[in-house]
Amino acid sequence: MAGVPVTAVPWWKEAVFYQIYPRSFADTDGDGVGDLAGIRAHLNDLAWLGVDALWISPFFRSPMADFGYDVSDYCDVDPLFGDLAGFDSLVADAHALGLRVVIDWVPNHTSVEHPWFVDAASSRDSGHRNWYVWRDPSPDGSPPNNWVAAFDLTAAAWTFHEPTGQWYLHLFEEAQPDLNWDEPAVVEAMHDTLRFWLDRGVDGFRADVVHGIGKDPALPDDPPEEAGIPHCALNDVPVTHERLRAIRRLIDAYPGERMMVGEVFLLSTDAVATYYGHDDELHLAFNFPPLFAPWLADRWTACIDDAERSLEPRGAWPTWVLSNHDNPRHRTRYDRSAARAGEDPATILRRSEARARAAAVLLLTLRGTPFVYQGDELGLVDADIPADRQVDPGGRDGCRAPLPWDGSDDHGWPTAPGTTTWLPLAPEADIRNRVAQRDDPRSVLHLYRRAIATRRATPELVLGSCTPVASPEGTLAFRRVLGDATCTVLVNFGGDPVDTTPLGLAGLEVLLVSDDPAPVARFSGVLGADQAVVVRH
Ligand code: TEU
Repeated sequence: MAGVPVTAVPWWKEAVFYQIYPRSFADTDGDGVGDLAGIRAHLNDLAWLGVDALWISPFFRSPMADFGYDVSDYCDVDPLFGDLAGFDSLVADAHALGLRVVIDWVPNHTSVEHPWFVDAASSRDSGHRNWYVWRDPSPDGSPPNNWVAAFDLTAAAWTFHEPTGQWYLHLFEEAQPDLNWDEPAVVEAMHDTLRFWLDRGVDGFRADVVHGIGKDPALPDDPPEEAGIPHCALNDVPVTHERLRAIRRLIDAYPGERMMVGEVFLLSTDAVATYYGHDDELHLAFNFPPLFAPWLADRWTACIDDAERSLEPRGAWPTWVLSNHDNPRHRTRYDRSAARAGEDPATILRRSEARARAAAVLLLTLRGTPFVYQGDELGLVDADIPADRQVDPGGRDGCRAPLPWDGSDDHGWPTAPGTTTWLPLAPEADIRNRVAQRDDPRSVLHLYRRAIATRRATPELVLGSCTPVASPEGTLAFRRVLGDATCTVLVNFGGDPVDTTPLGLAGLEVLLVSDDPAPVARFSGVLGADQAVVVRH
């Protein structure tokens, strides 16, 4: 692939990933929904930022009950986003710029409108019937088990299908029936969908709720103490591992280091670690405790310790995520927790930005592959979506608000008369847009660019070991060591400066500071409020 360097270390260990939620990234046809051409038009901006790989959330044919996570054709582009030729051009241009392209793969469920399900639902004797999970009603008419669907925790993960008199399983929406991976024809068909995109040149996949492709064949009730937890957060059975090994063999048989990062939505890092297998299952797996962690030193220390303890002995490579399209952005989360009695909103916003900046430094200096969610590089907060514009069944619209590109009236989202963007734009668009921040070296955008560049220029920050360093209360510190090169990263989670001189780091060279574009050359030993600093020994 032109422009992409070949190294001894797999590229996905060194890469910074950038998640694109295509509906909200950039629109070129004025329908108020982003498209593939919009991504293509901004590839230079992403190369300028310095990221190495794009993960693009689903753009496949879909009735959009879950905005693309309900797929009706795995091997085509939804006309809303463009077409296959447009996708090929996007990949070619990305590769020419040295950017890898990873696409979403949704193996746990299809749309109810997928021809497989349409046929499966047509009769109990249909050839596709066993491609989904059907069960007879229990004698009292209740669902086959007590599993709870995601989003509405009062809803069963089952829908009764009147015409054929059976229930079908859906860990998510009723419109997203679960595939039955016990059926060999499903395995073969889903493998074919991987081959389809690998043949088109994608560098890999982000596999949606991939731990769902195996289910206990007895479909036993979830234990009563887990009541109210969606089954997708509990589903952890041995057969999935053998299915992942087959997928890994398929992917690794392709040239060019293709990869898969799995969304294993289990809340224990130990459990997630098992999905790497012995370097024969997922190449990478998301680890979500940091995505939910509040801005507290002890919580982050625990997340880092857990990741190192669970993954390092297996030789499994960590991943780090602060935000994604399913959860409030980290600045919004820190904003809520930043509020102190009597403070004015501007102060709270300033503090949450300082925290988001320090978190960005943490994300980009921990051992493992970082994933940046589109808009975090602008320091966006979630949009407050008025009730009459809310569209997501999971209440996740706020973090999906379209990205402001410039300071014009429409912020780069011109829409045809009578139409508007599918969600209101992200807040503070006058200052939190790409053009304004590109012109301001103090901006969050420049911080991300500097941090990514620093990472690239400092191999110990990418490949070095990671060891905790005892530090004053309310701060955390860790050391990254590769050969005789050493860096220390220090983060202050508190609102007051902290003297760290007992650590003996004062006087060391400063590589990066979260809130200062032109850091002093030598570390004073004092960490500012909500500040992160990287020093070189
Ligand atoms: O998410 C799976 C998942 O478990 C989360 O959506 C979780 O239930 C949710 O964040 C709780 O608020 C993946 C996708 O990322 C998501 O967008 C899809 O809706 C879901 O799968 C179904 O495909």
